[in-house]
Amino acid sequence: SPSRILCERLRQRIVSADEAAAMIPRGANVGMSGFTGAGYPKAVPGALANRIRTLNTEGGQPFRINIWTGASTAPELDGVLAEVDGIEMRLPFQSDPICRDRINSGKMEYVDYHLSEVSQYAWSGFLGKMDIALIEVAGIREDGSLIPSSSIGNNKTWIEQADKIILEVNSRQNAKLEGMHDIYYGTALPPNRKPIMLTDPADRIGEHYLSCPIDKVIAVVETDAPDRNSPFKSPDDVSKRIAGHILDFFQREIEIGRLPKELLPIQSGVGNIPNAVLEGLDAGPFKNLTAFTEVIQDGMLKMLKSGTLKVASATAFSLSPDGIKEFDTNIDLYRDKIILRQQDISNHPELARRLGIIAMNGLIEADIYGNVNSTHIMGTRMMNGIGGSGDFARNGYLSIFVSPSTAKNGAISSIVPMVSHVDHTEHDVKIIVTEQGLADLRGLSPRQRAHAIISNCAHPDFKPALMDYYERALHSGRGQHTPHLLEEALSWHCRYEQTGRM
Ligand code: 0RQ
Repeated sequence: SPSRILCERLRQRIVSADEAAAMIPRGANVGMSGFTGAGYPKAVPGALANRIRTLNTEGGQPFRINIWTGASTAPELDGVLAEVDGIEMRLPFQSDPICRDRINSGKMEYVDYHLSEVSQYAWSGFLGKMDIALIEVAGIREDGSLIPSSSIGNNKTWIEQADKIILEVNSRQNAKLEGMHDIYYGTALPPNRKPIMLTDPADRIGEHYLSCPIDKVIAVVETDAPDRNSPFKSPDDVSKRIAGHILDFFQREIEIGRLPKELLPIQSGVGNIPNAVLEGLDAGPFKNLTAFTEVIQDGMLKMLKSGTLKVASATAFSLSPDGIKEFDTNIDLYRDKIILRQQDISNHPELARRLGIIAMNGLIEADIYGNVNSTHIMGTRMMNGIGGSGDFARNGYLSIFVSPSTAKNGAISSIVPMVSHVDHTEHDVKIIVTEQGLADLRGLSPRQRAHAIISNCAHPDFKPALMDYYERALHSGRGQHTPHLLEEALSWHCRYEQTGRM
């Protein structure tokens, strides 16, 4: 196959993954590509992990680096580097089991940021200096500009901020990705910011290519490996019921005149349930919807193909193996309907607010007043991170959170008296949906919300105990705006830790 590296000067910098890994110094801040298992470097992280394993068994000061990405990556990046204890600090989102284990055993620092905000933190110098950017691309053009890969994430910022750049050119990425990206070069720091002139999810406001200063590129590595592509569970009864409640809700809102019949641009989080909601939407009567979201999952491809969805704007793909096959086979159909942007644009609060998006994200637990925990198991153990859910939930027109009403085979109630960690406050959460039903919290006071959430969303096994907690809090003689029994508020979590059941 013809080379993907057309720039003569950069062809001269082709090296092996081991040689490139040797250029990354101890303690470096490394900005890597990668977003929800798409477009992450496939070869250099593994070579670096091998080098670290060797160096660390020789003793002496441990070799570790700091890794900043777009979002989650894959075993070939987070997994291998966490396994050799090669990561000192990780940000802003991860979902790798080994990485998670190191974070939760206190061996790795992890900072969980809103995904839209990471690039501005880097630009503002809040995170320190970026030494190296390690970026996967689908090709390099004659002039050295880069054809982005299956995700963009923070790549524009990393390329601009890093002192040195290592490129992985992956020939497995579909060559027809070229032209699908929209890289916006109009961002600035305050006080020099200008409005972002995007008023429709289909708008293109930028360039097809990433500009790259050739002099900063110290190595180019050729790869030929697929993205992670983990399969989705096919929608089960619980997720179908959740999807059903949301579809009924949309229908009612259209009838009342609070939503247009094409809805408003939808954002859908990663995970099995959001994917099932998309499948449900596709089976419904909707046509010509739009998406302004972070990731394109299988459900969105199906909706684009059927015409339910007209256009989707995102920063990355998150497809199953079947999804990638479908995308590769029918890329001509999808090319004009999908726009990939950098994550500070795909998740931009200004745009989410202007477009009036319908945000749909998963939760770990919600409390009876509508506060949502999306990140911490039993208040202390990190799951993945807040990701883009906060960007969209706070600024959307409707902020919907979805979850089964119980976890771990019914041992845990997803509705609790008080959340053990707060990611989305009662002010940001508008609608909560479980398989039991939907609680529309708009316009409700805390006490009214408690009734709606307990009655509509809690599992029958836990509903009486939640109502009992609430009633006793009401009669406790304490404040009556948001009644709580402070000595009992987290007792459900303690009971689970002690007995294995809430
Ligand atoms: O673990 O499979 O080991 O049993 O959490 O739960 O129900 O399969 O739901 O895959 O949609 O994930 C909030 C984590 C939900 C996700 C979260 C356990 C449960 C299971 C997963 P097991 P489900 P999902 C834009 C949006 C933040 C980022 C985000 C998330 C596992 O949605 O990461 O929204 N959100 N980004 O058993 C103990 C509880 C539990 C619990 C669930 N109460 N207690 N365990 N689990 N509830 C995209 C990006 O930003 C990239």
